[in-house]
Amino acid sequence: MEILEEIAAEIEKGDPASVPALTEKALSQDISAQDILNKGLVAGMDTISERFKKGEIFIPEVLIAAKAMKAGMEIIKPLLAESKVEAKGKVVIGTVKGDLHDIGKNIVAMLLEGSGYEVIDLGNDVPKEKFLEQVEKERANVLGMSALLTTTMTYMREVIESLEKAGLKQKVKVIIGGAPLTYSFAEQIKADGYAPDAASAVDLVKDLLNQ
Ligand code: B1M
Repeated sequence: MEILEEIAAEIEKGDPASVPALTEKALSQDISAQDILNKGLVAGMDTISERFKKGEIFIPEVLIAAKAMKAGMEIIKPLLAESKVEAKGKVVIGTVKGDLHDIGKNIVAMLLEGSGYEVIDLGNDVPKEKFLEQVEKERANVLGMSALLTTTMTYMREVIESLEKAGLKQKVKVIIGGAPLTYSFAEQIKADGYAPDAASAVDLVKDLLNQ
């Protein structure tokens, strides 16, 4: 089995002990951190998502797989970040209030870092006050919000309205993402952009900052 497939398979099995070793092995075979991320770690997690959707596995299995994925991410994170020369811009990112899903958001943050942006990650369950405070304090170029629940995605509208009220909306580009979101939802809530996946999020940030 090819090493990247092996990484994906170990994530599916949920083995946090073997994933770091395989990740190291892939790096020693000169496979790029980006490929390990997309074709190994994310690929494994994608399968887990599909199986969870079909009801073949349950939350504990998903959490174990996420832990295995995180163990691999720890190893490649510095390498993705290393490739940056000088920060191209500052991105404040977080998962909105009431929402604990952070796997996708973490991948977006890592890819942005890997592409040379400074990323201030506020974590999950982030209230609008915290987003505003950090956008202002950090003079962020981009605010990225993630949501995985149909019940929490609507909170993004509140954050954007608060930015408008505080006079910050013109100063920062707002991008959103997460499985239940769409381009039209982004338009409705007056976000500057929507990205369906982490790689498109990087392209979107580049476009919005004209890079
Ligand atoms: Co939850 N969960 N979950 N869950 N969970 C979903 C989202 C769900 C679709 C599962 C299902 O029912 N089929 C469903 C939502 C239904 C809905 O709203 N319509 C759901 C539910 C219901 C729940 C709970 C309510 C379950 C319960 O307790 N009864 C609960 C809510 C907790 C809360 O948040 N308050 C819950 C809990 C959990 C866990 C804690 C067990 C765990 C999260 C662990 C963690 O994140 N640390 C979890 C997980 C893992 C999932 C699924 C299985 C996988 C999500 C994931 O990580 N995908 C998910 C089912 C699914 O999506 N198929 C599900 C992999 C990740 C790489 O993809 O996050 O989509 P994703 O990110 C992508 C893109 O969307 C995009 O780029 C990423 C990489 O390409 N993207 C962005 C994401 N953010 C972006 C931001 C951007 C740009 C792009 O710009 C800023």
